[in-house]
Amino acid sequence: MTSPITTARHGDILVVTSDNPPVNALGAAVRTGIDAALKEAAGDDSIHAVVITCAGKTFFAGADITEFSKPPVEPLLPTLVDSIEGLDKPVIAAIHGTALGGGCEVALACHYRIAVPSAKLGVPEVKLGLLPGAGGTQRLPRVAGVALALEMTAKGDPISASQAHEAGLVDRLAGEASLLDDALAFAAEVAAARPLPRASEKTATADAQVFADFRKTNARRFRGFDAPEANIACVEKATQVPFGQGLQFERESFMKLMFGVQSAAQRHIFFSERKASKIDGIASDIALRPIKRVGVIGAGTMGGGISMNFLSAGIPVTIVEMQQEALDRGTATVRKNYEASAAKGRITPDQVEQAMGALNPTLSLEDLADCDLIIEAVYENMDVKKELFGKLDKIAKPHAILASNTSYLNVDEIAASTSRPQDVLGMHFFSPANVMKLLEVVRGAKTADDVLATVMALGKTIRKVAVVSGVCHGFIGNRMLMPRQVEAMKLLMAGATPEQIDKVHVAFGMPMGPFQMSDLAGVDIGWHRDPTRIENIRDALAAEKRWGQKTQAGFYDYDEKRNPSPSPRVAEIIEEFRVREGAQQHDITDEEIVERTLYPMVNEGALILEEGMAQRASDIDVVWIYGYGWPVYRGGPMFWADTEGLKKIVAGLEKHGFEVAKLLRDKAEKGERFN
Ligand code: 3H9
Repeated sequence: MTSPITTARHGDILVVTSDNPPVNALGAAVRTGIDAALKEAAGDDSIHAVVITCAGKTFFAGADITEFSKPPVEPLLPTLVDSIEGLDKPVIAAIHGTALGGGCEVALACHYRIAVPSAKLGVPEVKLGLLPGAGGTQRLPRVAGVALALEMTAKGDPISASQAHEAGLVDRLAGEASLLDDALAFAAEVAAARPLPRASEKTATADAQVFADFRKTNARRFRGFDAPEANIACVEKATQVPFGQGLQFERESFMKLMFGVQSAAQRHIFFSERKASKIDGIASDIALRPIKRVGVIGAGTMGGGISMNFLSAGIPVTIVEMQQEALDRGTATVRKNYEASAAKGRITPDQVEQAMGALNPTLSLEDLADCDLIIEAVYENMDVKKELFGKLDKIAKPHAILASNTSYLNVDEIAASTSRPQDVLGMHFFSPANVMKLLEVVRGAKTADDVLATVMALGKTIRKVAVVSGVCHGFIGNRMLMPRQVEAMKLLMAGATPEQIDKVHVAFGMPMGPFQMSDLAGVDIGWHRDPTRIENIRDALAAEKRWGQKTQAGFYDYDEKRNPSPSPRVAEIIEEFRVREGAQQHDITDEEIVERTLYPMVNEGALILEEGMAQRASDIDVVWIYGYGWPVYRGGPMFWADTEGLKKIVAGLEKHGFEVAKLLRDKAEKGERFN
């Protein structure tokens, strides 16, 4: 097998180039090749400096994550970086693309770093439930300072080359098109420099208070995760003990995380997110339809948010409303949201104007005639949608894609109101649509392959995680939400309180529990709007205008700042219903709440798989992570079920009288997993 590493002499400089597509991950072959090149450099007196660089789109984007579940192969990355730093000739990292994780650690071990301005450097291991395990936690604070090292390791976001330059993590910026030449010139300049600047020989200093403050400021963000604290502790160690001891501590901490369930879950999600974009049975090189202009119907919260996704990606949007006032309000909200982002420094004022300039508000559906994709985001009513799609059929140009943002309705029925059902599908965005990363792409019975593939690819363009769903009530996410909400209501009747149930969900790691979610979304959603017809607890709340946060009363009472407190009135209502229906009550444990609200979700997930509504179990996990805030360190409901053990899930479901999905039962019996 040919090595991904090649060496070439440029005078007295050895250029070591890695070519390991797609991202130059530091797999065994790459490590072996670099190691050999270092030996070549060490053994040849005519070589005075070494440049390490990468071909393709990026510098090393990290260790090869696929190797983590396999037996280790020498030379290991920590050994390799030590060899780089230990070479007694200058080694220069020439960086483009993304120097991430182990890639950033290779760069840190080099004596000098040069990068193109568009490059990014980061240590995202924390997002995989890990820490930089090849000396990164010890070298980064020594090179770039403790404050930046804390930010980078514990949060995992990359920084730009210019930020890295300011912080001393990059020594020199190269021309965008002349990286190798500039690196060679740099190498020639420093070839004779001694002593060599070695990160391990620098010191990292910080007051203990810096760490205490960092922990406190970020406590909410890090809640439930093991890896951020492990990263902080390693950086702290770098300020307390000599380099070698720090490395030892880093290694032990890395191994602990690596074999923990959280990192397994987070790595599962990393690969699942990428797998989700692949559509079974459709070739990855299928010709896509060009999407140059998007139409959005409805300028409410949803339509406005949807539009922003395209505007931000540089795709012009025609937005349609029925009334001028609603159109103006919607457009103003889009502007307000962009201006808020600009105020936070996330985008420039120019970008606000650019986005707004690409928004074309109109009252006329006919103006959608030049759109390549039209997304309907109107009232959730089948007749309304069918009428609208009938009209669109006449207006839209041939081959335009027609999408509905429905959350529950039958996409096939909507498609049947057009003469081109092959061009119709669902694009279910999650609120707030400009923020939430999930996009459920609903494949109708007649949706053409290229239509589905185009929209899935577009998902990536607008920075969403797109998942294919079949046509079923509520698609993947909301369909699984339903049994959870139903069971939560039954638990109230059986003696639990809303606070108790929500608390269990929050402790599990969800951003909020079922009742907090109802209050946020609106208790009146889907309500029949007849205050005299009170058939359940929800009707009773809605009849009293306890519609949730928006009316300062729902399952909780709220003060002006929307702080919740348990509601005595809700307790009374629940009690009235218990009496009215003669409900049997018992002490409800946290375990019972988990078994009765989360296990049925797994069961529903199994049914979804059984029916072929999701392509794979990992897609379901992705939906719940990105659409509903399922804690990523639990890997999504199906991965979580695997870690709990499917036999235990089946036994729990049976104990509470649920009908167990066949697929779940079969897998449990065979000792299999979903993922
Ligand atoms: C680490 O370094 C640990 C060390 O500290 C310590 C060790 C002791 N390995 O995302 P894309 C695959 S941990 C293997 O679609 P983009 C990916 O699965 C690592 N494979 O492209 C996909 O495969 P496929 C720290 C990897 O342009 C393909 O490459 N580093 C790896 O949108 C394209 O990926 C990270 O966490 C990998 N490291 O984004 C960085 N990375 O085509 C992780 C990617 O079969 N990577 N693949 O679906 C990223 O953030 C993005 O991939 C990157 C490119 C920004 C680089």
